[in-house]
Amino acid sequence: MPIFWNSKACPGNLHARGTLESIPGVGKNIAEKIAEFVEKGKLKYYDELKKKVDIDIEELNAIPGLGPKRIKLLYEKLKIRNLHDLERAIKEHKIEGLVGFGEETVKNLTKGLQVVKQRPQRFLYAQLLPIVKAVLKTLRDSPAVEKAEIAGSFRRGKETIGDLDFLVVSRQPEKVMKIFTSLPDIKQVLAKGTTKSSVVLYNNLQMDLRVVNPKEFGSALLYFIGSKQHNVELRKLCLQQGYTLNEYGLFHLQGKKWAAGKTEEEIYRKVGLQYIEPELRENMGELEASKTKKLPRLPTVKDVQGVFHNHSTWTDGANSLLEMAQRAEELKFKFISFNDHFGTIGITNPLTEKRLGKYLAEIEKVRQKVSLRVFSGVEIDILKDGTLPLPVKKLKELDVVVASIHMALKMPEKEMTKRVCSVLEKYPVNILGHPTDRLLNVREPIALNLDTVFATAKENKVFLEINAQPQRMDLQGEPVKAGKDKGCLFALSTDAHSVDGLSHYPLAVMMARRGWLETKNVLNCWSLPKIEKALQK
Ligand code: DGT
Ligand code: CA
Ligand code: CA
Ligand code: ZN
Repeated sequence: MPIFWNSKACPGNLHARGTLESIPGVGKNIAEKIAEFVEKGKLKYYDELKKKVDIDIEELNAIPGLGPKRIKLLYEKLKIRNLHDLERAIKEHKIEGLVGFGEETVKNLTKGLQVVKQRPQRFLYAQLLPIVKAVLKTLRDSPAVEKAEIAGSFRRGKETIGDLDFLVVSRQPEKVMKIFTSLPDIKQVLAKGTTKSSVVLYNNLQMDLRVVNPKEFGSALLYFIGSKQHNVELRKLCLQQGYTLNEYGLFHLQGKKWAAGKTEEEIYRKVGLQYIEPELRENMGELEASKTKKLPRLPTVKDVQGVFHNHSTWTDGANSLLEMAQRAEELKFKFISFNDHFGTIGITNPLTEKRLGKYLAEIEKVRQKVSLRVFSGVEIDILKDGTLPLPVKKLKELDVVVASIHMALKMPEKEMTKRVCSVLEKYPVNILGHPTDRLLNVREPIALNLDTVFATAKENKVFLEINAQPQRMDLQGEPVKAGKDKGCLFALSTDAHSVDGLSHYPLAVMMARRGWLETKNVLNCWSLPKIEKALQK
């Protein structure tokens, strides 16, 4: 599936700036291929190779525990090309005998296969962002369009999206439909009417469009933003108040007279509710809180003073510490925190005790060259036995310690919970990094008793990370709210491995909002002196 819809939508337009070849290991040859892929969404060289070896690598690779090496072996030995072949080979007990495939591996493959087969294909929020922006721009640029909005799960800020739902106000629906159904990259027009159209793009993304008149805009937006469960409960509440609500408006039960519909605010107000932000519309108690005027005041991107947990060329990042700090300055951050990898996590050049001194010295040099506060730190690997590979004394010399799990992910819940909690108790950890360790569409969360982890984090003044990497989004909204209800505090991280990764921070804000946080619950929204004090251990 192409990552970018088209080159215009590609954030940054890498190759045009000639920056690709400055990345270590990227020469002319690879740079050209990346540029071709970004521009066209496909790669001739890859397509030709694929024709020769007809394996559905993406599909097989999605199974936890099945990487390129094993996929190659399965193809060479058993001619397994796709999930179907794999399923048959498992049933016929053909895999057990292969070198490197023990009983346990086969059991895990069987389980992974079921997970992948049941998993509906959902898109990452960040992957769709450029598409949403481009479509909204095209629609809004037309004189036939009075208003255009994105609704559905995207508007609610969900980390994965099934399809996109657009809503337009127009008195010339035919014109709007013509624009919509002739957008670039459309594979198929599923429906084209005067109020409703649906299209599918080449990447299999479905986009729905509704055109309504101005009087219905608020009620239609409310309906299409959802969630379905929020809508159902809201309608019940309207009925109790003597109204009936549908996508065409709010009507008095008696006589069916129109009561409201132009804006969402007006509808909520009519039935005695505070306006509810889309991120909160997941039926997690928002209607009750709205009724009693107890909705949280959600943070915005403007409240964010800086971001934690960033990597550089010292480990597996693509940009130097200075380049990262300068980009942070451009983003108007007041601080950036560097947390390069420490520990053997399968990357080629993790920080070691020996390299740590030089790394800290370079951070000190960067401090002289930029105006924002630069925090020093590491992302240290939580070892299998519930210890960290650096002593307490050394950790105390750092400004920010992020501790996270990268290896030995398959532990029973009790052991895994103990592993994490003992690190939070014994070491001066500031932030628990990507707590559930899930990778969207790739890997399920680790088995962790979050209640226990939250209680331990609170007790030991450890901030829970909200990681903005598009495939992580970890913690996500629901556990964030659970943590907040337990009295935990949170830190927003970009986990950036390049300067462009820094601009993902709004994704962390989005999840903070979905988790009902306020600025007082989010370390990044405090004043610098207060942040520094909170980090002292
Ligand atoms: P998705 O696309 O799976 O990520 O999730 P949504 O929430 O975007 O769901 P979608 O695209 O099926 O529908 C968009 C909105 O339309 C949904 O959030 C609420 C509304 N909606 C759809 N079907 C129903 C329904 O049967 N009843 C009610 N009350 N609302 C619905
Ligand atoms: Ca949708
Ligand atoms: Ca839809
Ligand atoms: Zn990590």
